[in-house]
Amino acid sequence: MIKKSQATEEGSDSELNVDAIIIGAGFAGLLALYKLRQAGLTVLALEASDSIGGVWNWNRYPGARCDVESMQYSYSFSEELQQEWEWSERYATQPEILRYIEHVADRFDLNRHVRLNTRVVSATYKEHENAWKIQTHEGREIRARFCIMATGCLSAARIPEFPGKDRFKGDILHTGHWPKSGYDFTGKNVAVIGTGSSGIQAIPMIARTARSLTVLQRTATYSVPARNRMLDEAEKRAWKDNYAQLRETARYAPSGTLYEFGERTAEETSLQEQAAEFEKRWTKGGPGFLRAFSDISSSPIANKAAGDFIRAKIADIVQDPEKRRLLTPAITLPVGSKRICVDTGYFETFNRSNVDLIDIRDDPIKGIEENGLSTQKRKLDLDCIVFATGFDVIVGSLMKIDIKGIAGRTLKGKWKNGPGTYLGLMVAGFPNLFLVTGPGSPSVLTNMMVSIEQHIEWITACLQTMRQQGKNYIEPEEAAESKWMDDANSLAETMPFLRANSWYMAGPESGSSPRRFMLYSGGVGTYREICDRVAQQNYPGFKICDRHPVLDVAADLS
Ligand code: NA7
Repeated sequence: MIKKSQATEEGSDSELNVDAIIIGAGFAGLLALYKLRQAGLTVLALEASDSIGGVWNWNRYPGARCDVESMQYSYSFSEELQQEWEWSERYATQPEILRYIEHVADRFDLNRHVRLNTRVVSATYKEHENAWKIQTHEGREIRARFCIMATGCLSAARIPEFPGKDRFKGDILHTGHWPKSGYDFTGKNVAVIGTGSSGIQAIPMIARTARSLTVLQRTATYSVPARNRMLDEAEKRAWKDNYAQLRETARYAPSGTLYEFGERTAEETSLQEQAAEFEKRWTKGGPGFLRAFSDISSSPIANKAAGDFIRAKIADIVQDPEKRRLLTPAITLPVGSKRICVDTGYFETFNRSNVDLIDIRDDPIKGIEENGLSTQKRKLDLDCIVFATGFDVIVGSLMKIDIKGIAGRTLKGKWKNGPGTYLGLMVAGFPNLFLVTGPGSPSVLTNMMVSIEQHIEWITACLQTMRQQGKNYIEPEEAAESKWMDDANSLAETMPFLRANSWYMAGPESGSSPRRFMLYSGGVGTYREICDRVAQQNYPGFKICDRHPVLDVAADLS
């Protein structure tokens, strides 16, 4: 049984044995630390970086901002916190979000239980101890009854292996691994590879000071203007006066974010009214554009109408006909099949005389040389190459750790045909190991703050229930896991996601072959209800017992 005990003090020997080890000290890890400590567990969070903050610590590229409005992208667990913190802009910048995280850590005295500069290399379940043995890069071993993987969905930066990369004499940067000291592009010849959210945010900023900027694009991206601005007092007051109710509504909203949800379908709306509604939302800015009509993700006709509107806007903005053609997303790519980008002057940037664009599907990158990069048709002299090529999403950071469950079975091996979880929270064969916003949960389809809080609250309640019942072992049943993933995949078939080669799909880069959709797409509210029902019904689909069941049988026989 988990004993209620004092939290560990940094540096003390008791750290070597804790109730719960938390891997990662970003938004998820810090909340897990707070909640589990409050529940009376001894806890320790291990963080590879030299500072807390997770994705907001690593993603320091120019222009980095959240694409969820700041009043909604924050913790809701403390009324005092949400009343006292002042967001300055509609979409918070990376430095402001990091300041917020640091404030939270100080305010709730969390740093005491975070060990920085500590990379976890392996996590091994020890049957006889019913505990996880965690090994760090410096050879330290920590035992924990429970292991919480708060490793982040967008933290394993991916740099494609172009030949000759090591010979490049200039600077190579990745948006998701940006130097803390920043980088000065003034007067430099720069290439940016990748036009997802990070590339789209960084490109306009880099173009301002670089001598030349060449963007290497593989897929033209749908993007809507952010219309970022300072928040005024009345707006903040309106949120703060109603936070309790607004947060509760968001917890059951489809993606955990509150928008003005269009109730009509596009199909039942005249073309003229459709255009007026899209225009209104384009002017307002933000991803709420996709909520103009209720059928944008379910009806190909509605989806195409939204896509056509964006294509027409790009045609209005981009002056050069060839750049315009290349920047226009294909009609065959549904809007929302990849996460829609939110930009500030992205398409306008291509009207600058120092900005060029190469479509690498038509003119592939051949390799990198000492002084630049060659495509099949061109040679670029460069001082700096910025990889905005994304991450090994969701499973990437888990795959970097050698995770071994019952009988030494590796998670990598188990997931070779695609990740499987029960409820997106646990994996059969890996007892007492919880994933936060892992595969099989709504995760990156949502406002991550809402999903993180839901998972941490569920996990905390589960461990509290186990403690009350004198139980120490929890593991999902294989059958429950298979059914959950099959149901999640069937749900996805009704959505546009499967029609894009997006990072919502697990692929060979994350150890999965064939590609498989990784997420639960039934909405945050429905998902929450399912998880809550499982908890209320005393966890059907899970084996919950005193210790490893095989050992229990052995004990009964002796
Ligand atoms: P994304 O959204 O994964 O974007 C990565 C971009 O890099 C995308 O345009 C990719 O093209 C491109 N890419 C990836 N691999 C290559 C190779 N090998 N060659 C050329 N281009 C490549 O990552 P971001 O960091 O922009 O955003 C991640 C999330 O962070 C975002 O959604 C927000 O939630 C915050 P592709 O489209 O795959 O053809």
